Amino acid sequence: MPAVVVLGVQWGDEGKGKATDQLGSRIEYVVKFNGGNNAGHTVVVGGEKYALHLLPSGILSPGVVPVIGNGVVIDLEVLFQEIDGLEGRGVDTSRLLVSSAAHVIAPYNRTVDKVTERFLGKRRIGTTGRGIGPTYADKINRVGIRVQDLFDEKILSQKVEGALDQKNHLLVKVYNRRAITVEETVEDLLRHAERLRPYVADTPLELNRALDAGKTLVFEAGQATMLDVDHGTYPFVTSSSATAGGACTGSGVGPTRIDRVVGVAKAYTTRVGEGPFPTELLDDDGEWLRQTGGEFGTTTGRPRRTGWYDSVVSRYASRVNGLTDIVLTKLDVLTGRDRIPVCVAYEVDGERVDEMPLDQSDFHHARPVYELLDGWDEDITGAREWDDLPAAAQRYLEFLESVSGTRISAIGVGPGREATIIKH
Ligand code: 2SA
Ligand code: GDP
Ligand code: MG
Repeated sequence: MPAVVVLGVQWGDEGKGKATDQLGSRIEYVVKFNGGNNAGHTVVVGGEKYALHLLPSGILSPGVVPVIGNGVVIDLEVLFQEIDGLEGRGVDTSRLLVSSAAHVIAPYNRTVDKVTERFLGKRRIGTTGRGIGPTYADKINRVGIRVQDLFDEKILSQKVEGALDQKNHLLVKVYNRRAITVEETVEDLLRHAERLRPYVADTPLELNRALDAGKTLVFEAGQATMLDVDHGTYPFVTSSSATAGGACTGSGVGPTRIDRVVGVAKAYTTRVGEGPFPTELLDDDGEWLRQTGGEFGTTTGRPRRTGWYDSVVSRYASRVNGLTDIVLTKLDVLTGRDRIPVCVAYEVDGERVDEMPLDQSDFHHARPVYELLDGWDEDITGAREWDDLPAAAQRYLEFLESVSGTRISAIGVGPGREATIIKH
């Protein structure tokens, strides 16, 4: 398995960090290709919990080269906080490589993110407030600041000046805030430049050479399919490409070199932030899922919205990503339910719809059509083989596999690295 993409099937927090970390003993490079410190991956190794935001999960496996690809947006302050935190706990981060073409989150973009959300009021996206959207907007507008710009103060000042022309107009005239100066921004960005320098590399060249040499690479997505800027529930999405194609554009590795695309899905569904969510539970069952599953944001601590498994979403994700297999996580959370509903289709304006509605507004008022599966009471957290699972849990998994459009290759039964069943 030389090149594997690991991505989220639903709205994020499916357990991608754990899934990547688990492949760790066999891989040599882990590449983050989209997003920034809006991501939050919680990985539990030997009972120790690690929360990662900007660094790829592979950093926890000795010998792995973690790579921050060109498709990522970097908050330098957060990067070095995270490096220092891990080094303090004995994790070696010295092999990290950072693309010289990755964009940097300038302080004004954090300001614009927060101010815009406040201004939008009821129409807000529910962003993480980390400046992600405005930084990608600058990239597309061709006024972004890239890693390589940090090493030439003259160029950096010119670029910051260009970006601030538009920003200050918005901040002062529309949002009634003070203007931000070029000097304060350049000073802020340069604070970490020298510390960053040794990590900066031609990452597309490095990754392609690694593939030529037969090494194994994992491309780890932040966020998920339904939050992807093209394929998600636009405009309630993040601003990057979280689907399989993003692994190529965000890393500089071509699609012909990808061998496997793993979709990570929870045995139920969660979402953070605003936007449509057909199987959402606003009742006691929803609260039960949130508490039992510990569904609170890794980055912001926000309570996650919760609901039953939605196979329309999984079939859609299987298609747009060309999934080869699904890793199903958090099955243990469902233990103790009498019956477990699984969404197999939607009802839109009185009609049954089997696939994702073409029109976003139909998706907003799609009502789930459920099939009820039997639950189980046995504790499954110690299960390590398919045969260790109760019959009802096996049937639940077989049903999910039959409606999700892709085979299930592994099942998570607890947060720990070892709490996984490989399905043959
Ligand atoms: P942004 O900040 O511009 O990316 O927000 C846009 C939307 O994307 C959602 N989003 C996320 N959804 C789930 N998990 C994310 N990461 C953290 C985690 C979230 C947290 O792993 O727990 O801690 O709150 C993540 N990042 C972005 C966001 O909710 C908006 O809907
Ligand atoms: P990511 O953003 O996809 O990496 O996921 P997060 O780390 O934000 O959220 C997933 C949470 O579920 C983390 O707290 C993991 O430790 C936890 N987790 C992952 N797999 C399992 C599992 O199979 N069972 C249980 N109970 N927890 C899991
Ligand atoms: Mg997460």
